[in-house]
Amino acid sequence: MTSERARAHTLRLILGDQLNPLHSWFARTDPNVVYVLMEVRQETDYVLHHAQKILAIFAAMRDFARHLREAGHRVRYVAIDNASNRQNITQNLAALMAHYGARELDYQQPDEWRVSEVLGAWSASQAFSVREADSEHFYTTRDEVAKFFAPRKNWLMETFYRHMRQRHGVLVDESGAPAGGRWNFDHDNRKSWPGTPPLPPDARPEHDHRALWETVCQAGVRSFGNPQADHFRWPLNRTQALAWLDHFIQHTLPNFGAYEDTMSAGNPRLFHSQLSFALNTKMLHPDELVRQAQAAYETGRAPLAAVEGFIRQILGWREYVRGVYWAHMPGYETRNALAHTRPLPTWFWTGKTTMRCMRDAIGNSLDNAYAHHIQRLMVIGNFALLAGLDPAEVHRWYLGVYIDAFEWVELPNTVGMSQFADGGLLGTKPYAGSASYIDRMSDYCRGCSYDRKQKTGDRACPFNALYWDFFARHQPQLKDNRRLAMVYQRWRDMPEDAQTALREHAALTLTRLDEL
Ligand code: FAD
Ligand code: DLZ
Ligand code: SF4
Repeated sequence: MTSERARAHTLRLILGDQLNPLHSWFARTDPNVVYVLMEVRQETDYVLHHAQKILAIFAAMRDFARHLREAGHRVRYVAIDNASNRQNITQNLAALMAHYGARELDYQQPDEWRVSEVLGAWSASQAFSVREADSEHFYTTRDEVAKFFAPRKNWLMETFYRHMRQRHGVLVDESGAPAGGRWNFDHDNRKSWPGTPPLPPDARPEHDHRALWETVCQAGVRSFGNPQADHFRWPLNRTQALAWLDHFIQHTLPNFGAYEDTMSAGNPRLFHSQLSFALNTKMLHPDELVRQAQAAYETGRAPLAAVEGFIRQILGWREYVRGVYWAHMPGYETRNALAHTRPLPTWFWTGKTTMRCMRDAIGNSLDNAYAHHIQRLMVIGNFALLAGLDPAEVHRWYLGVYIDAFEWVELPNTVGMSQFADGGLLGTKPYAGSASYIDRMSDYCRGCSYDRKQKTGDRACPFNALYWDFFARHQPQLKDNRRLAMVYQRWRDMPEDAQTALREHAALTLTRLDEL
């Protein structure tokens, strides 16, 4: 029997990526409402996760529960090692509804199709009333991007982004014209980084989470990557996230644009914000980042090219990929337009490869649960694309490894943008590059055992032959793409014996991916 003291009229579920203390739910306290957070194997195990991602989510959920209690709310926290934990969201909810004698369940709209389906289907068969609340996080609703593109021919991010700038009055004048007379400053944003300006200090908080890590391990949760439990660096609540945002705007944003696309061995952060975890768990609202960046430009603290570049990622790309996700789920996760089927080489899990670019980018990912956009796209993703790795396996790796990986944002970026597995919905051409691209954008090649200039032979950079082989083998599908006209012209201009040598070397490389 439920004692009177334990009774509650309403339970409200808070998922691990819904840690927004400013949500309207929390505007007032109500003794009839119990907030429920749960650490469950259903969520730790749907993909093999990086240790830091599990730690960060659990630690942030625990911190959020503490914060709610301190603010006077009733909270039921189901820890991973609680004896009554059924390790499943709906089974725990059913037990808790009965325990509290509750008659209403509220949950915030989940961001992943998988969780949304589970909660929706289960709710429909319950006797009590279930309500879905807005998460109050995004600029757009789930279907808004699809509606925007419905009358248009192509899903061009740029068109949507300009619309968002005007609609939200960001970097536009009263007539809707863009600040500085241009919508896009990408051309000014392609510098390489020779070691100066100096990198800003890593002012993210440090936490000691050895005890929590011990609990996670004892509960039998499997993971990979370095837990760094003794000096864990991710912001775990809104206060820490705001401090990190402030630090970014002051010290890093001015250089964000110029060095946005560059890569440097041993320097995983460069001038990137590392705000994605705080954003995706909803500790911060995207509009806070956009307005603070805009204010930095308006007060002369950051150049327009940097501010525009940063805002484009958040107001543009982030909302756009979410719209792509909801427009194409379910089914997007199994797209494989190029029919790629190779398994991931073993060094995706160890970082032990001779290719310096891959060693660095995968090494960062395993050490820090982080790699910046160009490492994700033009090194790791590029290699996976050229080598014809199975996009579903690539997707699962990305979904597990990054601290900020939640399917609504990871899947379109991986399957669409990086693997071209959606056949070109999200990108107008595959993001494929040979060693010359990586050399231009980084300092990797100079210290690599492979030779960036050689195309065949033992020391030839594997990217080179794989690049040409990729375009040769996908000619039927890609040759009419106007953005690839130059690539195919170069291929056709190549003597036949050179083409054959490249394809033979690529074929050999593909048989020994694990040894690269
Ligand atoms: P910054 O470079 O400082 O950018 C600022 C913010 O802009 C980011 O925090 C992020 O919120 C947003 N942003 C930038 N690019 C994108 C983009 N393409 N799509 C959506 N938002 C963007 N981002 C995730 O948040 N989660 C993922 O799981 C994820 N997976 C990716 C997988 C691949 C293959 C690729 C190519 C990109 C992926 N991205 C993902 C996008 C991007 O790489 C990360 O958002 C970024 O690296 C996070 O680091 P940051 O906060 O330092 O970003
Ligand atoms: C990523 C993650 C992990 C590892 N663990 C949990 C968890 O134990 N409990 C929880 O509520 N959420 C977790 N999450 C985040 C969820 O996977 C995320 O909330 C859903 O995927 C919805 O986007
Ligand atoms: Fe990477 Fe090739 Fe450059 Fe080596 S030579 S760092 S493998 S692109």
